[in-house]
Amino acid sequence: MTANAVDSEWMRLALRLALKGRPHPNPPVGAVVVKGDVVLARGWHDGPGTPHAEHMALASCIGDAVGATLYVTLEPCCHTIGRDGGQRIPCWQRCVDAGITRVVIACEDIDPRTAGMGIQQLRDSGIHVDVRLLHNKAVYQQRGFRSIQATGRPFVIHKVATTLDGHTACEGGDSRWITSEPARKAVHRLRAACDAIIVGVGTVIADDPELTVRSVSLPSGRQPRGVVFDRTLRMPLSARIVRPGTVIVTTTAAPKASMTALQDKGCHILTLDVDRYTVENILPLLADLGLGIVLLEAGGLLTGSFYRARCVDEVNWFLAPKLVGGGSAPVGLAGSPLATRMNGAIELTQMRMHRYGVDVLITGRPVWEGREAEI
Ligand code: AOF
Ligand code: ZN
Repeated sequence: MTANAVDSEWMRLALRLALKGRPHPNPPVGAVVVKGDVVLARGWHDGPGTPHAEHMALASCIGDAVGATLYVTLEPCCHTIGRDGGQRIPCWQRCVDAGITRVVIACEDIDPRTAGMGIQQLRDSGIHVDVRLLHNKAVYQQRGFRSIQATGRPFVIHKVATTLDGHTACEGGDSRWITSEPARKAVHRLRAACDAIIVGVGTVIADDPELTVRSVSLPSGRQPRGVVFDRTLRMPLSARIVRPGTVIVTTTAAPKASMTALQDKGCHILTLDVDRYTVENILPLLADLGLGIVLLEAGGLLTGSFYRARCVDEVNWFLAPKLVGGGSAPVGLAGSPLATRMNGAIELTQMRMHRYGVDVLITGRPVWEGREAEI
């Protein structure tokens, strides 16, 4: 392997380690300490109040890190006071103290407390620093953190599966199954990368979905949380999603007895005043709960609200080679139009296509004026 290929291998390992955490609103970060071709330590960050990846790795080094290289997916931090209020040594300093002589970084931090200064401190201390190895992969992995830093809300992925003629169910409501087994497995992999899955209460009443990751690996070992938008609290207590950790978003006007019953089952109730119940107001509350990447698997009406609020960052549209017809059969995107003229339509960039069995997945990024899709 060339020197560059070796570096890429270690950085890939660091990127895989980063996935072990569920750290939002903090970034997922992985770190590997290597000397020669021996891994001395591995680390990752698990969220506010827990050690940063570099600290975790350097605390567990087998042997001496003097002269070793640190591969880390984010620029080592520069700040001394963390989100938990605790005072600690910034990661760049920890690297210097440990005798690390080279640091390879996938991407710069955008937190203003560090942004570029961690790299500068390392260089000023005589450490050789290489930046931007597998940069795009790291930036994409940190999309939840970056979205929260830039906009205060989570990164939203919209997923939908329709027949080729655009329906999410037949006229009578039957929707099992639109796509084939390989595509449904791809959905589970997508879910595994998310902190939460959002649906509306209508979907819960119609389908009673479990909203869990099944039959694929879950690197963090933690299931995404279910989030149900339920303005008037119609949630049936017997629904499968009514379990500890599920978040139910409702209004202060919802019946108190229903709130209490759901809380008794371990659900977390978020309430907003009736006139504040909008996608724009709700999403930052989800970020506060540590939900950085959310998967919108809702019906057409709620999905339409997300688009009208310009709160969708990535689209994953599965198309099955089936036709069901029927003018009133449900569609993926409903409610008031997003555009009344074709030249006002929402356009997608970074389009990609994948095949899963007989089905096709089209992914893309909506272009919102004034918001750069840098992530
Ligand atoms: C690193 N290594 O593993 C992570 C970093 O509240 P705190 O102290 O945990 O700080 C969170 C900030 O630290 C976050 O906004 C980002 O700038 C940086 N995250 N830095 O050197 C890590 N997770
Ligand atoms: Zn740090």
